Amino acid sequence: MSKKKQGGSSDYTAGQIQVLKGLEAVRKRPGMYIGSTSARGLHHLVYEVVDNAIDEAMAGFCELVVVTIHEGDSVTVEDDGRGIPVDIHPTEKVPGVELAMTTLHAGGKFDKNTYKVSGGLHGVGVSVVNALSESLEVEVRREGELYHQRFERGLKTKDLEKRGRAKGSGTKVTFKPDPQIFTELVYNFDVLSNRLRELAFLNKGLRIVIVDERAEKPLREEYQYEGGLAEYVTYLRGTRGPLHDKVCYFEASKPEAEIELALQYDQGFAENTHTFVNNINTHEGGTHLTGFKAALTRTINDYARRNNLFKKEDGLSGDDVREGLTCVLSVRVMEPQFEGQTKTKLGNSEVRGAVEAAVNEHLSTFLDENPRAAKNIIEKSLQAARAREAARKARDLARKKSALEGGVLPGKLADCSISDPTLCELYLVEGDSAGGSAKQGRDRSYQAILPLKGKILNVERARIDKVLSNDEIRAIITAVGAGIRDDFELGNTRYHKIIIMTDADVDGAHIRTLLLTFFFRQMPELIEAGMVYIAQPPLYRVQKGRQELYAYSDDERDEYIKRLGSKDGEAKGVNIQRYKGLGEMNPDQLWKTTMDPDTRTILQVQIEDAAIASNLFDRLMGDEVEPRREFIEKNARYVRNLDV
Ligand code: 28G
Repeated sequence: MSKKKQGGSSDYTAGQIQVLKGLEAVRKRPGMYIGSTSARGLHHLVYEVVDNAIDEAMAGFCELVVVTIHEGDSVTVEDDGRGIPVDIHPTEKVPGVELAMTTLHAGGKFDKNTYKVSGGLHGVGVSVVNALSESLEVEVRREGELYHQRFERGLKTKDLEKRGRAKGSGTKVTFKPDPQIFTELVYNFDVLSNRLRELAFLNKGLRIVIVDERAEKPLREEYQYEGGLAEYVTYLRGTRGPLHDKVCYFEASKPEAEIELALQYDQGFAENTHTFVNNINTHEGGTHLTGFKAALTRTINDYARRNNLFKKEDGLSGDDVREGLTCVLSVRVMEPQFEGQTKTKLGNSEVRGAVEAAVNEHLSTFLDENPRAAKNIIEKSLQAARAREAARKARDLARKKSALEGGVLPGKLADCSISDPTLCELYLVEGDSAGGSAKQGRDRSYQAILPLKGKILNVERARIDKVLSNDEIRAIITAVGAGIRDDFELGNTRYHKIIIMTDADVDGAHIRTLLLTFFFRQMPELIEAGMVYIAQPPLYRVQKGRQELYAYSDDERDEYIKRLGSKDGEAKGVNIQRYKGLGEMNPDQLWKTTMDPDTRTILQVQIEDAAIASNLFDRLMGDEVEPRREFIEKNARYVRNLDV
């Protein structure tokens, strides 16, 4: 469009045409702007609006963000920032707030003074939310006035109007996602609250409140962390005993990036490192992570050598110094380059050196100032090095016996007959009796069954040598056939669908979480490739005469009861069977409801879900049984909703 002004009325028309074109593009290809139109995209709408409030907080003008999920799943986001400007834009001739709501990429993109996110799915702007909402209302409080404007599917239904006086300043946006666009319209409180908690940790001091008005008893949670990432690390460490009391924490400002880091070692064996760029979780890592790892390895080795904590031949690898580490690294970068399959890998090469230098400096200071912590960390790392060496020897031996790769398949595996992995499915089934039904019910040409007995080992709490000595785990590894960890070869997997099939009860949720943790830790590539799934067995069988229906939720059950009972006006003669476990289904029922590709629902596991499952799990799992049960009960709902 020409920059030259052409006079009032034609300007207005041109602007409106621009708006229409922009909105049309968003509504035509919503996936391009918010990733998907399923649950994930639905939740993205909230993140997009919240991002704007966070920007205002990062600019130093906002202290509180309130997110409210209303009855009917509309959402309000409110902040106490300066309020989006309402004055008429000099060339576009409409109020700033209207421009923000209707123009793609309005503001931010060329504003080099703020850490706007230009890659990935964030930062597409609130106009995208507007375009994908059946209705959206914005309220701005500024200079004592209250302003209001309403939109439907991105188009204003009214001009901006004053609605009286107001105290303070801020912005409030209420939107209702458009059912014409989204296939899923129900918000998941846990998903939103997890993200908001994460944002509160990442933005030190910012108060974030989430309210869910849908329940009979409204839920309300509030997050505010004056300690920022240091508190995040304590939270993530959970019940694992610390190796040193003080969390190592620093903030550094470099021309290439602003860097914030917290770390603490514990008595566990897993590594829990989380990295963020401009508040986005960089699941795939990138240059900031590379810089951090290099600095961690170097600084700890240097310190040990300087302080005579090594024997001559000692040396610590990166893996050694990361055992039992909980760490959060957050960087802010002006123009982040996001790469990788899920666009969550930082590509900016200049960030590597900046992070490396900052970590070298601050971590060596921390070790110098906390010699007891340093000594514990180095002792622990040396133990890790020794265990790793022992495990390597054991693994070499095992490999010679070809126990883990190729060759002998586990005895319990009922394999399929065809050998093309792209067509083959492996069901991991809880218990021998369900395993038996699955074996009889399956299509043996392409479906393989591996029954798992009891609880598998929690790999978060065991060293690699112990993990490999566990029978159930060895059976899974050999059945999949692609090795583990660094030796994992995606091209060698014997099945392209690995389907976890457990009972729909607390124990089932526990086993599912253990399996997810296992895949997340030992074969993350398998999850990244989208090959891990969760089966959805029905919860009820509703039957009357020759009619039978399978219900996957309580609501569905009630609907079927009504449907079958409707002829007599009541539920007379309707039988309801609640499936307490897979074992209660006969082979034919199991096939029809859970295994037949034409009728089953299987949920694809996303890497974030596996990470969260594994994390939450490890964080909250003490050795006592009761808190564990409570945890699983509380989180089973989350783990089930894996599409988000
Ligand atoms: C509640 C839902 C989400 C927001 C503000 C505040 C300002 C703003 C937002 O300005 C245009 C472009 C760059 C300055 C900025 C107010 C400066 C002065 C703002 C929000 C103008 C956007 N006064 N608060 N946008 N900028 N909160 N919350 O969206 O140059 S968006």
